This record gives sequence, C-alpha cells and structure tokens, in this order.
Amino acid sequence: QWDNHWQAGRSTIVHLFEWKWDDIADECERFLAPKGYAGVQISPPSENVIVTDQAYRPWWERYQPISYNLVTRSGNEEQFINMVRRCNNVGVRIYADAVINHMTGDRGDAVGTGSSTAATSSEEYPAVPYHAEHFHPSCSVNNYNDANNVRNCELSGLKDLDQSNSYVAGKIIDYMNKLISYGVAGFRIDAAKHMTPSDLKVIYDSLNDLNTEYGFPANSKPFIYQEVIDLGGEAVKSTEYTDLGNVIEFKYSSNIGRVFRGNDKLTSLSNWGTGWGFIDGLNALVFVDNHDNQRGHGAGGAEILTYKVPKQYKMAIAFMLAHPFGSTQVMSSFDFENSDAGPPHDDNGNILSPSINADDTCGNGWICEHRWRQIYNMVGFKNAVEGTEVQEWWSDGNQQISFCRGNAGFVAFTNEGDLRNTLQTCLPSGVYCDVISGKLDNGACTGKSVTVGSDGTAHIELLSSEDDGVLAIHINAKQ
Ligand code: AAO
Repeated sequence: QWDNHWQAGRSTIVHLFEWKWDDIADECERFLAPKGYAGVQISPPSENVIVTDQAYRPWWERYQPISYNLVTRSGNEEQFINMVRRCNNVGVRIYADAVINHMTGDRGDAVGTGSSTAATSSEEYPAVPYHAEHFHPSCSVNNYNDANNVRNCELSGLKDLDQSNSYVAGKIIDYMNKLISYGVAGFRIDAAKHMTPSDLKVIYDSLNDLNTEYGFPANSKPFIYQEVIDLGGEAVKSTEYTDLGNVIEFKYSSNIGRVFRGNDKLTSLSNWGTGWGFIDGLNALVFVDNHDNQRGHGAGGAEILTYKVPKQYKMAIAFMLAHPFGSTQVMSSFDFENSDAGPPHDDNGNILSPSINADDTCGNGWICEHRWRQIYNMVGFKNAVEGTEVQEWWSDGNQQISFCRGNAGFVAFTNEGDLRNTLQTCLPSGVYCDVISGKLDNGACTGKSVTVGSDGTAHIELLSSEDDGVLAIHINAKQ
C-alpha cells in the first residue's frame, strides 16, 4: 500500500482534473509517456449527482456520489476500461479518486450522471443500494477538536456513510476491487480524515492485488494515498493513517507556497522534509497545489501558489521535483475565476476536450500546467537524478540557493536579486543545456548553456529580470 508502482525511469503523478477518459488515454500516449510522467490521478469515476441549482454545473458535483456505477461527465465504463488499458500499455499508471466517506448532500429527489435516482433526504440510494440504516445519524462536522465529530458527522452536509457497518464496507470494497480488476494502480482516498482508521484498515485489507494482466507483478498491493488535512492543532493527526498507506502532506503545500511567495527565505529550505515537521517522505504524497486549495477550498488559504502566479509557481514546482522528498504530484487545471465553476463545457454541459497548441500548451480553457516546459522538463530532471541525494547545498544566506543531486543534476534558484556566481555542479565536465530556459532539441539547446569545468564548477548566471527564477542542468541534457 506504500509502493506507488512507478515504472523505472518515470516519476510524478499528474492530476488531470475533470479530464475525459478518452482525452486521458490520448494524453498518456502522446505526451505523458514520452515526457516521463509515471501516472495520472483521475477525477472520481463513480456516478455523481447532477447539480441543477447553480448557473453552471460545479466541479464539486463529482464529490457527491449517487452510485458506484462508472458513468460521469468524464465518460462511461467502456471508456474507463479503455483508458486504463491504453495508459498502462505505455507505462502510465492510473490512480482513482475514491469518494467513499459519504454520498450526496441533501438534494431532495436527485438524478445522477448515469440516470440513477436517489431520495437523498431519506438517504435512499437504490442504485447501490444504500438505505438510511447505512448512514451515521445526522449532525454537522463543526468541531475539528473532536475526532468523533469529524468522523461520525456530515462534512459539508454530505450524507455520512458508516464504514463500521459490514454491508457498507462490502459495497465500498466491491467498488474498489472493480477498479482494480480494470487495471488501476491505486487510490486517492477522499476525506480519509473523516473516516476511522480501523474501519479503513478493514477495507484496505480486503482489496485484491493489482491485476497482473496490466503488467503489475504478482502480489502487488494498490497504492493508497489518503487525504488527511493536518496543519497541526486539531484532534485528527495524519500519523494515525501512516500505518495504513501514504498520506497527503498538506504542510508541504502551504509551506512551499509561503517560501516561494517570498514570505520566508529560500535558504530556510536547507532542511526541507521532516525538519519542517512533515511526516516521513516514504509515507508522504506531496504537491504545490491541489484542486481544492488552488481555489480556496480545503486548507492553506492565501499561502498556496497556483498557475495564476506563474513565476513563483514554476519555481516551487522545480524545487519539489529537484528535491527527493515524497511521492510528487503535479496539478493540471482548467482556468477558473469563480471557485465553484466547473470545467470548460458546451451548452449541454458536456466537458470540452483540451486543444493542443504547436508549442505543446493547451487551449479551450485548459491550463495544462503539466505541459509547461519548465514543469515537464523538471520531471525529466527528477528521472535523471533518481536514487541520488542532495549534495553541495549552497546559499547566499537569503533568497538564492543551489544544490546537486549526486553527480547527475544541478539546480539553482533566485527569488531576489541577480545570481552571478561560480558554483559546484557535481557534474562531469562538458556543456549542458538549461532545461528551464529551453530544451535540448536534436542536440541543440534552445535556452541557456552552462559550461562545467573539470573540477565540476560552472559560472552560473540567473537574473531577476529573466522569465524564470530557476536554472537546471542534468546528465541527460548534455550537449
Ligand atoms: C458542496 C458545497 C457545500 C455544500 C455541499 C453539500 O460547496 O456548500 O454544503 O456541497 O451539498 C468538494 C468541495 C465542497 C463541496 C463538496 C461536495 O470542496 O465545497 O461541497 O465537494 O460537492 C475539509 C475536509 C476535506 C475536504 C475539504 C474541502 O477535511 O476532506 O474540506 N476535501 C475533500 C475533497 C473536496 C471535496 C470533499 C472532500 C468532499 O478534496 O474536493 O469537497 O468529498 C479545516 C480542516 C480541513 C477542512 C477545511 C475546510 O482546515 O482542517 O480538514 O477540509 O477546514 O473545511 C486553516 C487551518 C486548516 C483549516 C482551514 C480552513 O488553514 O489551518 O486546518 O483554515 O478552516
């Protein structure tokens, strides 16, 4: 449950938030595999309620399941199966967002994306089926100092399933095992904080091994990463869940945002990791932002960096991918102005596909951060330096840092002032292409080149006027 099943030479999960299954399959083949991405987190595949009382269908309707049928705005069961097969065929793993804490909010007589109906006010979900006896009595999550309140009441008014009930656990296990049979590599466990660890253990222990037909070795357990928001000071601790699988370390997201927004010094990153109060890196799934905190949901508030602050955002992502801590995840967004607005869609509410521009970026309202050169090239950096440690940490004592990853890669940052210095890169002598300002194209560098001498040092120049505040070179980008 801790093995993320990334293939050798691959790393990082990209969250293709609200993407359609057919588009994800195309993306695995045409972009993710060639660029070295290891996997995709998909939006919840379970049938959700259709929200009809808003000006548009919000993204968050997908966090209100009405059944475990695989029919959503992203596609149907056949398209799901096809996506997982095609992505696995090119070595890209699929991780499903499992919404198993609750069903819908109180939405009267409701209809789902696969035409299932529910009498939500009386907790009747015939397409599972769940009845009122399968839910906790109604009360609101309103006291994060009380673990019972957090776990046994309703998060945002969402009908709270009782996972200690063996029938409920059985339905959840059947749903997750169906996804495993179709070739998924693991699960994000939504709202894990709102479920009791011992109940989750029963569910996880009943999951099948990964399906060997999709290239997983025999006896492989699904990768589990649990959404437990723990910034400190509350009753529920992330460490209650680390014995069960990985946990999303939200302190990572808020702290990296604070530092790269300039509210702390880059030099303070020298002990990044458990030195910052994070859980152990082997247990942690980390990101700069996710689909909640990029829009003010969840936790982290104004500290969180997003695509809307591109220079600092790319620096924070570059640092995350240059540093060995945690299983890394990259957010891929659609453009939004309103925190409720759903993905780009046509007049009938059908999700639009991203268009792909000549320079690899997306259009049609999709941001596709994972297609930004500075981001996918840092996935390449991470893959090139796999298995090495941070060495030769240098800082100016303030807002400039650099470090090596073994003898395989070197990265430098400035968040204030011009960096002009001769620094140790730890690389064999030669000319390297900076994969941030450009890329190696048929042996020619489209950006800055760095000449490393026989003693491993190089003159590094990174000016505050440049588009990006980071420079990165590695052994696979030698000219
Ligand atoms: C929607 C509507 C609601 C409506 C409901 C039912 O927006 O108005 O009541 O339907 O009809 C998503 C959306 C919700 C949406 C829901 C269902 O975000 O707006 O509700 O779908 O459609 C908590 C949970 C965490 C959760 C997060 C959003 O602990 O699990 O809230 N995230 C997941 C998903 C998310 C999804 C759900 C769960 C539900 O990622 O997309 O919701 O499936 C504190 C706590 C956190 C807590 C936050 C926010 O955070 O620690 O645990 O997250 O509050 O309530 C400082 C503190 C920090 C604190 C924060 C905010 O930063 O340090 O700890 O302040 O107070």
